[in-house]
Amino acid sequence: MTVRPSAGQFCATQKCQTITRVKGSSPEAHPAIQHLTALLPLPATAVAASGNSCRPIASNTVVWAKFQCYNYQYVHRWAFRADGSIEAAVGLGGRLWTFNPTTGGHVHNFYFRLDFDLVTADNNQVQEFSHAGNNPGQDGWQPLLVEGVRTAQPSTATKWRVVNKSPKPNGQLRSYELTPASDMGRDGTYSSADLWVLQYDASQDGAAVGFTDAVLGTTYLHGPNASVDGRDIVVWYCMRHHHQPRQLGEETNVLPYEFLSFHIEPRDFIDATPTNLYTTTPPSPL
Ligand SMILES: [Cu+2]
Repeated sequence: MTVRPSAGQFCATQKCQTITRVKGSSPEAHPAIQHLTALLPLPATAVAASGNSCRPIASNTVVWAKFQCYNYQYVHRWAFRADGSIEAAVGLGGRLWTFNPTTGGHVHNFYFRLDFDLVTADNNQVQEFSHAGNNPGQDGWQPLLVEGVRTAQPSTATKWRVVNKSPKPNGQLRSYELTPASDMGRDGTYSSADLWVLQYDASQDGAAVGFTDAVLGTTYLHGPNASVDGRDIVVWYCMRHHHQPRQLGEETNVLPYEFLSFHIEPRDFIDATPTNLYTTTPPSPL
């Protein structure tokens, strides 16, 4: 999987826009990434897996970078864990854009461009999970066959996964699951959706994302009903945060970092419960 450290991000009600992005097809080409890798050599993989056994190389590798965006400082922090899970977090800090209590509330929309290449760059597919009820058979994954826009429904436990369509010998599909974690819904104006499923396109780096995210669901489409079934796929995910400033309290002088994060979890990479992966507190039952 190729992780781009940031995409377009803007604070809707401030009418301020900042775009931080990585150009080109290789994240290593970005100066910030070159700096980070120089500081922190990363293992080729976080887990050496053979059959059902895993040997941890690093229990938790963290890569972070801080961006000055007008008054704010945004920390993008990626934690790569030995079990293959990934936590993508954004920390908001710096100074408030206004200290007027009556106009201080606003929303931050963070857009992540995620280029999953499960096993191969192509032959991938995005699926959407729905929990329709508690009776057997009411949980299910629905393939998304054409480009489009998706919204999360908490009542049905919406989540998404990118799979490689070739099943393992046990019939399961290797995938990465993305569980949404916004603390508010879309407003329909500045933020219109939670996930965009698109064909891979190296030219689409987020530079066209402005005060709204409309471009992701319009000009970024590759024609009507363009196929994303068995293709090289990119998903854009919006993590949304409502910020109610504490200008008369803890944020009087500066906003201490407050973090919001979402998880990307491996699914069916291995065939059974891993053992001796890493030490936890309290200890794992295995
Ligand atoms: Cu804010």
